[in-house]
Amino acid sequence: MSGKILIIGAGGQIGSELTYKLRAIHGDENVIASDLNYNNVGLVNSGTFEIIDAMDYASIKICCEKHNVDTIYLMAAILSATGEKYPMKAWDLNMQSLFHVLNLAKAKAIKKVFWPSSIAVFGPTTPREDTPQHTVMEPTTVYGITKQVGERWCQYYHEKYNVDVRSIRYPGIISWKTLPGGGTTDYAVEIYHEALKAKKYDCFLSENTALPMMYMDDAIDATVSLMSTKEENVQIRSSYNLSGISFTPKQIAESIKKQIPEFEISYTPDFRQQIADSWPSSIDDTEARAQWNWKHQYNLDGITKDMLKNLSK
Ligand code: AKB
Repeated sequence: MSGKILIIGAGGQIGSELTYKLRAIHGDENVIASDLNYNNVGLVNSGTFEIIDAMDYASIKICCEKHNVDTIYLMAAILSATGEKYPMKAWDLNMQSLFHVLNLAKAKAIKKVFWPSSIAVFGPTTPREDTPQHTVMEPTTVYGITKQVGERWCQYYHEKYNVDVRSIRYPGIISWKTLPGGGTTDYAVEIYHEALKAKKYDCFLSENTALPMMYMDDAIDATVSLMSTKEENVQIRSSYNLSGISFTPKQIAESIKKQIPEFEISYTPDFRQQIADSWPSSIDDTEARAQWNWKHQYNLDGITKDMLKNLSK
């Protein structure tokens, strides 16, 4: 490796597993984890850890110089549900952090950037099923707006300043190591915790709300694969559609019942229902599959088995 990797927002749901995976691939000493606090003890103890506020350009720059960083994964963000409660905070964090990292790449202080986008870039006027890569995008959440605008800036920095920025529109991500926080798809993680703890779950989305989802292992594989593919294969510099599976709360409950027959689900939709209703139910990711050989592995029952096995340890 010529330079090291810095992960900003490493303590979060995706950031933490990405850090472990990249440390396994490149060596603990080559992957710097950073976040606002030392709460994720596993990350702090398994390699170099720096306190970084993603909104502070100087601290990101100093860290890059100190550790000879040439690649940044910017995983810090305020997600859809929290963003609706704190719109300006979401706008400030999600946009400023992206500009800081893109500007470091523009100044040639780093060589490569990964920045996650989301299915939240789509809105109620987008075709809901098999949503294509290029389509109508009129997001109605602050989070979705920041991701859509961020995608435009990524493409702009690539075209104008030759910045090697790569991005994926993540669907809802299901994982057992670190809890998600503040998203609309979080129910699909909470439900497994509650199934084991209480044998019941009151879902904040209605029973037939289908959303695109993916197991963490698949999401991490996709991220690593996109970042390691040759530059000329990366033909999309806004963000790639990425599809795993799609299911409703009712279907995930049925999958859990196969393992825990007494499990019961009830439904009390709240403000997140409106967000979910504005998002696609399934995604067409032809471009990712063709350009860098993306292929998901996990189906719903496979996810359920793995989640329940690991959470009951
Ligand atoms: C959220 O629900 O806000 C996120 C996302 C789909 O980007 N998980």
